[in-house]
Amino acid sequence: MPAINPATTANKKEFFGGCPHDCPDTCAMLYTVEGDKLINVRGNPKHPITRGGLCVKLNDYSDRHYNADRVLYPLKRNGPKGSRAFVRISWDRALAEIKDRWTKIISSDGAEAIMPVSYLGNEGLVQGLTVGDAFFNRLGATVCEKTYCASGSSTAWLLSVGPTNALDPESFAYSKYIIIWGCNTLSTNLHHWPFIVQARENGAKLVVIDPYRSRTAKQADWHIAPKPGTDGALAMAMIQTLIAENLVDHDYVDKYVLGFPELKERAATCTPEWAEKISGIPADDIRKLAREYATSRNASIRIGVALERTAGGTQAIRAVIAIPALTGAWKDVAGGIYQAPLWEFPVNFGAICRPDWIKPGTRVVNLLKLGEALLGETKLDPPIKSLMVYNTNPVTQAMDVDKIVKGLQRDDLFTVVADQFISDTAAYADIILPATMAAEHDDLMFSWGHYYFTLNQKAIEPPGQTCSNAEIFRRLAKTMGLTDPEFLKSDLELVESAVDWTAPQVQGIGMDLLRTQGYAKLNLGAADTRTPHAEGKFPTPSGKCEILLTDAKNFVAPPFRQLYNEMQSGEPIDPLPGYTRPYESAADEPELAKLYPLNIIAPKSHAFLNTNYANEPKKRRMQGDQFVLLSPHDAAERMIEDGDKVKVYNRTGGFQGVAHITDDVRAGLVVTTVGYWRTHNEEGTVNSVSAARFGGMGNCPTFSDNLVQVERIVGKNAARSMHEPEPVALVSA
Ligand SMILES: Nc1nc2c(c(=O)[nH]1)N[C@H]1C(S)=C(S)[C@@H](COP(=O)(O)OP(=O)(O)OC[C@H]3O[C@@H](n4cnc5c(=O)[nH]c(N)nc54)[C@H](O)[C@@H]3O)O[C@H]1N2
Ligand SMILES: Nc1nc2c(c(=O)[nH]1)N[C@H]1C(S)=C(S)[C@@H](COP(=O)(O)OP(=O)(O)OC[C@H]3O[C@@H](n4cnc5c(=O)[nH]c(N)nc54)[C@H](O)[C@@H]3O)O[C@H]1N2
Ligand code: SF4
Ligand SMILES: [Mo]
Repeated sequence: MPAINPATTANKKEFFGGCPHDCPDTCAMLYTVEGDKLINVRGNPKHPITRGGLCVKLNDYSDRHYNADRVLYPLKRNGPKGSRAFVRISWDRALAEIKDRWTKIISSDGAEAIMPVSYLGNEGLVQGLTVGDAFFNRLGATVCEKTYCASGSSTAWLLSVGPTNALDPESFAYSKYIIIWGCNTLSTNLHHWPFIVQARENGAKLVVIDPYRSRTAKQADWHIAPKPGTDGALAMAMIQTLIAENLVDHDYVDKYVLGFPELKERAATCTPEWAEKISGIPADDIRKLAREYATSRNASIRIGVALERTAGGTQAIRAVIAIPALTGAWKDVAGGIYQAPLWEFPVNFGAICRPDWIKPGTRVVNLLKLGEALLGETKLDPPIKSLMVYNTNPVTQAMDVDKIVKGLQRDDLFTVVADQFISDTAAYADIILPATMAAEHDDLMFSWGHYYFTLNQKAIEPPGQTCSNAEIFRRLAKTMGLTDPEFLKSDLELVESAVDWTAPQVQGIGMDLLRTQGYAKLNLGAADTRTPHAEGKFPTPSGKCEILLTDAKNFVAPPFRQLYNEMQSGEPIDPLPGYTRPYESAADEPELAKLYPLNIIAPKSHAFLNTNYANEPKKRRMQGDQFVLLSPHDAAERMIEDGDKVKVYNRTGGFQGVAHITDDVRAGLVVTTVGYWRTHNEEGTVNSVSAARFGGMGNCPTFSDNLVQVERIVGKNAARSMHEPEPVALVSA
């Protein structure tokens, strides 16, 4: 094994790690191994973003490798689906069973009756993002569209400014005005915070736009709390103000922006007074925000993933993208927008995933609508007869999840799940395949939160009979008789071939540097001098920031969908940004609101990483049980007291939680967080109330666009067990 410093001591070695999670920070880690045991995992102190600290989720990551609940051997169901009754079987038997069932399905229904279901449960280029695609493409299976996150914002981004990463998160250190829009940085992008702190120490103002007083909003100089899904109105009114008050940089706009006259016309009626009625933000505040932003140099915007999660979310994102284009903020080092910066990484998606193997016409099913697909509500010919789920936990994380559970109970469905634990989804498997954890396999991480590649070295042997995802697919390929050379490559060979090392942004930073340093930043210019769009140079067809689109159609970009070579042209897109009303809001749906008057949002839990860690009692104590934040007004109306057990429900389903009454939420809004396991909750999970509807673009989810009712179910003493969260530290030392 290539240890960093094999001489540390005879018995102690250190290896480079990369956090495998779907988190923008992609921390560079150091694994310490004593004998054959992983004894410590810490943040790499030399990494400019990780700075030696991991988050509360991973500060005891070595222990997780030895968690007693891990799946260490292949398992076969030994009871009704969902009963969690499994028996250990050999790998040979597991593979033989899969071969038998899949061969029969292929001969009776065709390979499209088999559907892979995966996402970024592991975000590695080898073990996560791409793994299994080539296998299923060769097999002829249904193509899984995976748009849980950032697909909508990516479509809006690609249409407006092209595949550019734009603002370096490290450049925020030089900001003078920062807007965090729909992102809870202190929980979800923690390692960006020090750059914001540095900027504030130098006088920057921090504005957070979030419907509730999140951890991050509490730290802001100014918290603006619009109703969920009304950001489009807010952004359009900012645009109206910029234009009406002559705060537009006309030189920049004339040279580098497409569609200003048309936007001006559309924005004319979007006054702050109009937006106040929709968003609940006072008109004067909207004007003040627009003025402050436009008159500050080095004005930065961070847009979080949450912004896309309503019917109008992606249109709102387009409007937000127009703002720095109108003010010429891109001319400054810290000016512009930090969205998911993933486009500059020269990943060989095509060579690894082999989309060229997908037969023309192969159907695509979106995993957010898995429930409908499994229950046959979406007409599918052939119906789905088998699922292989890996790197995802749709029973908890997708939409309309009660339907998924019902579908997974189908007797004629053969479900294979590869996971580290018996997740809420794995509970319904016929066969579970045991997967490795990060220190047990090789990988290479890109990032959607910074510009560094991070190497992850195998530091210890896989426990029991666990296998890396890549090894699982090598075994499956052999079992199914697929002999292409792709299926023979080792994990290390896959690591080396994941990147196009000839690309200009990786010159001088190949595998050798990664092996000696553990990480390497793309050559995109220094964070303190870089202004990639000071002179336009947007990678769009016109080379400009395209506020006005011509003949644009909806599409899902890779890596959220694989059909790289096939034109994807969905519904036409509004040529201009604007405000699209949510599907469900009390203002727009008064009849529905009589039954379900409250909007719900369920963003990320501080102490969980999606559903990861929510199976650890320690992390559950930190996070507290499934809570439901209610305003004093809404609680009083329902005679709910703090600590009462409540049911949250709507037409789609329901879940139970514990009420916390707080001014952090406005009347009409309910906030909870996602990640709690169905198995641990009294009833359902937050996505039991999420209707399976796509947002505006990129087939993104609409987790923030559901009306619900809340009802007290029992007295408060019954609800108190370990509900009170412990105070949670932000970063480990
Ligand atoms: N601790 C922790 N960190 C994580 C994760 C985790 O599960 N736990 N998950 C990781 C993943 S997969 C992702 S995608 C990122 C996501 O990270 P973020 O982009 O921060 O997403 P969320 O935490 O879901 O939501 C951020 C904030 O947006 C607000 N919000 C919700 N709807 C709206 C809206 O309509 N408008 C506006 N303006 N704000 C809205 C929420 O109240 C919330 O405070 O976090 C990553 N990091
Ligand atoms: N209401 C609501 N719903 C949401 C969100 C929200 O904010 N609110 N967020 C959405 C977003 S942004 C996202 S990204 C999705 C996330 O949804 P998922 O990606 O489904 O979430 P995870 O809980 O991370 O599930 C990953 C699973 O993969 C397993 N796993 C981890 N590593 C490995 C590995 O190396 N090999 C294998 N085989 N398995 C592994 C884990 O144990 C876990 O069971 O959820 C979405 N759902
Ligand atoms: S902040 Fe935590 S979850 Fe995110 S990359 Fe770092 S260690 Fe991983
Ligand atoms: Mo995500």
